[in-house]
Amino acid sequence: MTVATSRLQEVYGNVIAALRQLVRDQRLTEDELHAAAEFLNRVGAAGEFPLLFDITLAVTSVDVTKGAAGGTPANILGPYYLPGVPWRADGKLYVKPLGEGAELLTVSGRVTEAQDGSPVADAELDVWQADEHGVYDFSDAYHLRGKVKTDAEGRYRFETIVPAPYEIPKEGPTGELMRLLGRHHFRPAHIHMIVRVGGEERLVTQVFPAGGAYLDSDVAEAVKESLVVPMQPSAMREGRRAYTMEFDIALPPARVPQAADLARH
Ligand code: MBD
Ligand code: FE
Repeated sequence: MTVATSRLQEVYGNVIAALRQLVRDQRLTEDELHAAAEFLNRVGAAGEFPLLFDITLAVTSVDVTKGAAGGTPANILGPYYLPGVPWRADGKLYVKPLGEGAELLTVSGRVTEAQDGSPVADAELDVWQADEHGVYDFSDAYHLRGKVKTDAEGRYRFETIVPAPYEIPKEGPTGELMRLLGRHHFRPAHIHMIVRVGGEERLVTQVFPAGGAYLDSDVAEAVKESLVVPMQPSAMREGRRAYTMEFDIALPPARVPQAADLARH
């Protein structure tokens, strides 16, 4: 992403003004600034700035840029989205052998326009999640990742496994910071999705199985009540416990280009 010079100048000026105010308010010493700089160098060396920004600032950005859109609340993309995942014609997101403890989960629902409740046919759901140990797959199998489409009534369905809570890396500087703060390192279990219609991104969100651990203390502070959805037990399948989850999605209106946007081009 490129940033226009005017936007950079404005944001830079405000960042420095806000940080100077913090230095005043906290009466930060040079020693403390140097300690912070040393910490941030370690964050960068470990490649953890995306993670640190995602767990500290991203939810605020989502709330302020997308919070008023209406419909199903948006949520953060997070650091583990991969583009170019395959379509899952059979709806199955699991393509590697499942661990012994993995439990099956069928997620289904309807995609509608928030404005008038009309069903959205041919919407594309791009889904990704961690496995039963909280691990995301980054192989070219795209295990527990995939795209499914809504039918003519706006219905979708995919077959996956129950995700476990995700633990951010504990060995790195971000993990160390959480430890020093007396905080745990977990996100509650969640399933990410991007909904696109006609190639246009309409919603980025996450759904959280109800009753799981850390819903009240997400390290990324990104739990929203209407995104917490109960799982219903269903008959065992493939020798495993199985659940269903109904998650209806109301899309915020497509963004209409404003005169100001057009003027920029
Ligand atoms: C995740 O899986 C995630 O969704 C976010 C927001 C941050 C770290 C890990
Ligand atoms: Fe995640």
